[in-house]
Amino acid sequence: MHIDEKLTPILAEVLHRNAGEDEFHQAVKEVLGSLGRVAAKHPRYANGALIERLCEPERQVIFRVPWVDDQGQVRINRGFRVQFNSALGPYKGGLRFHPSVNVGIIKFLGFEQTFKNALTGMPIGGGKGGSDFNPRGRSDGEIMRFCQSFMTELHRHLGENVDVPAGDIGVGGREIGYMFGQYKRLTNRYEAGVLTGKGLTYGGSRARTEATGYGATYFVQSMLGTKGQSFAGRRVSVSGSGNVAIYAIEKIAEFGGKVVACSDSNGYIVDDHGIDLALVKEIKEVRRARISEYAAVKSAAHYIEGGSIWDVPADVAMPSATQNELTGKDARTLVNNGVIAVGEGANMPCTPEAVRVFQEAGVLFAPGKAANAGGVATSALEMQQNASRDSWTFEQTEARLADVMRNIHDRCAETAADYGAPGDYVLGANIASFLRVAEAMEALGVI
Ligand code: NDP
Ligand code: 2IT
Repeated sequence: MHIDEKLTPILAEVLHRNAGEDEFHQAVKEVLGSLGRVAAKHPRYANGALIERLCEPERQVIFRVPWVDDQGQVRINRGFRVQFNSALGPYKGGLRFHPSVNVGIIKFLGFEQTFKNALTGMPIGGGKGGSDFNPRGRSDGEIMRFCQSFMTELHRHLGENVDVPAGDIGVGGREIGYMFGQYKRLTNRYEAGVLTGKGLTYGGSRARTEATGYGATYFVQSMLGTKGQSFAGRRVSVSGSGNVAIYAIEKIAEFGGKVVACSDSNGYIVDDHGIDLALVKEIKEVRRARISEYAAVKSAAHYIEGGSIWDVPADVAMPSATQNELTGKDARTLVNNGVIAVGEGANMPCTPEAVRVFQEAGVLFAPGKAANAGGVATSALEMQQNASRDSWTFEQTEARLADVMRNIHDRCAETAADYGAPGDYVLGANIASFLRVAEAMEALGVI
C-alpha cells in the first residue's frame, strides 16, 4: 500500500499514538493509501488537520461489566463504546460480543463505520462498541444479565440523537431485546430509535435481519453486471454462518448462484448440491449449534475441521465472518482456481496482501465499507420509521435497500474512474466517503 508523502507524517503519528492497535493501524493505512489522489486534487483537505481529526475518535468509553453466572459466580468483562465521528449524524454502529474484542478492534470498526455510513448517503455518524464477553455456551439468563449490566453503564452515553448502537458479531435480536428493555427501564422512556435491529413487536424494521447479507449480494451483482456477468450458474463460497452469511446465501440462491461452502470458527462444510439454507438456519439461528452438524444430517456434504474454506474452488467468494480471515495465500488459491469476484460481507476480512493479489489478478473486489453497508443503511431506515412512528412493508424496505446499494456501487465506480483508477472499488469507496465526511467537517469548523 503506497502512502503519499504528504500523508506519511499523519500515519506515523497514528501508529505512535495508538501503539499496539494493529487492526486500527491496518484500517487507517488502507484509507490513507487512497487519499493521496484527493490531497493532490483538493490540497485544502490536507490542511486544518482534517485527516488527523478523522483519525482521532471524538470520544472513547471503557467500562467494567460485572455480572453473575448461573453458578452464582461473579464475572467481570470489559465494555467499550468508541464514538468516532458525528459530522454527518448521531454516532451509529454495532456492538460486538466476542472474546477477541479490545480497544484496537473497536477503533478499527468505528473508523471503518464512519466511512461506510457516509457512503449510504444517510444522516449517520460512525461509532462501534462491544465487549470481550464470550456468549458461546451461555444460557439465556446469563446473556440477559450480561446485557442488562452492559446497558446499565452504556445507557448514559446513548440517545436517538446521540448514539444509536445495533448488532454485530455475537449480538443479534435476542441481545438487542434485552438491551432495549434495560434502556427503557433505566430512562423511563420508550425511545425506540436508540437501538436498531429490534424485534418487529417493539419497533424493529422488516428486512433489517436480512439487510447486510442481501445488500452485499446486491453489490456484488452490480459489480458482476459491469462485466456482463451475474450470479446465475456460479459456484459461490460464503465464510461464516451467522447473520451476514445466512442472508447472503439466501439472496445468492435467489439470484441463481449455487453456494457450495460455508463455515464457522471450527471448520467448514462443502455441499456440491448447494447449501440447504433451511438446515443452516435451524442449526445456527434456532439451536445455536456448530456447522459440523450439517454434515451429520446431509450425507452428501462433508465437514473439514480447521483448514481454509478458500481452498474450495469458487467463482465468487464472500468472506462474511471476521477481520483478516482471508490471507494472501488464500487469495492466491482462489485466483488459481479461477475466482472472478470477491465481496466483503464482513469488516476487513481480507488482509492487505489478499486485496493486492485480487486486484493484481484483475478480480472484481468489493471492500466491506461499500459491500456490507446495507445493514447500517437499513438501520437508518429503522430510525426513520421510529421517528415517524411508522412501519413499512418488507417489499418497501427491501426496495429502499436495493436502491441504496445500487447508488453506493455506482458512486464508488464513478469516483474510482474520476480519480484515474477505473474498476478500483477500494479507491472509489475510500474517496467518495472521505469527501462526504470531509465536506461536513470543514463546514462545522474546528471541532
Ligand atoms: P454473527 O455473530 O452472526 O456470525 C459471525 C460468524 O463468523 C459466525 O459463523 C462465527 O463463527 C464466525 N466468526 C466470528 N469470529 C470468528 C473468528 N475469529 N474466526 C472465525 N470465524 C469467526 O456475526 P455477523 O454475521 O453479524 O457478522 C459477521 C461479520 O460481518 C463481522 O465482520 C461484522 O462486523 C460484519 N458486519 C455485520 C453487520 C450486521 O448487520 N450484523 C453489518 C456489516 C458488517 P462462530 O460461531 O464459530 O464464532
Ligand atoms: O458493521 C456494521 O455496519 C454493523 N455491524 C451494523 C451497524 C448498524 O448500526 O446497523
